[in-house]
Amino acid sequence: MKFMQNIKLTLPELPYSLDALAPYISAQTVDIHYNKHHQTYLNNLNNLLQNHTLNGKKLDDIIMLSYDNSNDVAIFNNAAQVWNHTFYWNSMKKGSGTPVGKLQDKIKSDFGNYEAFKEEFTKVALSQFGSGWAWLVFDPSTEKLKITKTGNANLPMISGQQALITIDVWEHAYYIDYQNRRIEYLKNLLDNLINWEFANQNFLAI
Ligand code: MN3
Repeated sequence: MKFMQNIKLTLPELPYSLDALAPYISAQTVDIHYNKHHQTYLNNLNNLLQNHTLNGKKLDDIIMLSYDNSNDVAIFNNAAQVWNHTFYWNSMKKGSGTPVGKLQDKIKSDFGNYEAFKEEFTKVALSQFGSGWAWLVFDPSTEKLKITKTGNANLPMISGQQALITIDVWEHAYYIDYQNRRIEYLKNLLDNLINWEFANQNFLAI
């Protein structure tokens, strides 16, 4: 009989209070989204990892090692959703304005200007049919920034891209505040809640 030590992953604390993103995203939405959705992905993951060979590995490694493995689909989905949501919370901060630092120059050179960037982000995020995520990524193969979308739990690290910011476009992210109006959620988020310091740090870390 083999005894394994089961290590439980924990949820990073929300980087602000529940009402910190209001009125653009309500405290009720953040509460349900973080304390119910995000927490449930983590609980599911910890349950799935009990006595599993991936137990005790880092979250990024669990994601990469479970991807495309038909036995570990549920582990991949829950691990990636834990990662995506933590990244999403950090992608937002009220009143952070427009791009900063080196990323500001890169956005100008790859998109033309900030308005064109926002237009492209909105277009891509609207075109994600059903649940998923919209991302600003750095693509090492072209050395350019790119707006991408991924379905369900999928994420840029699988394609070797570096995520800089993300927006959750699952309906649970906006339905209480915006009902079916995904475009209004996107506009408010892009105009008022992007954490450009976080995005620039991610860009500088590449
Ligand atoms: Mn979500």
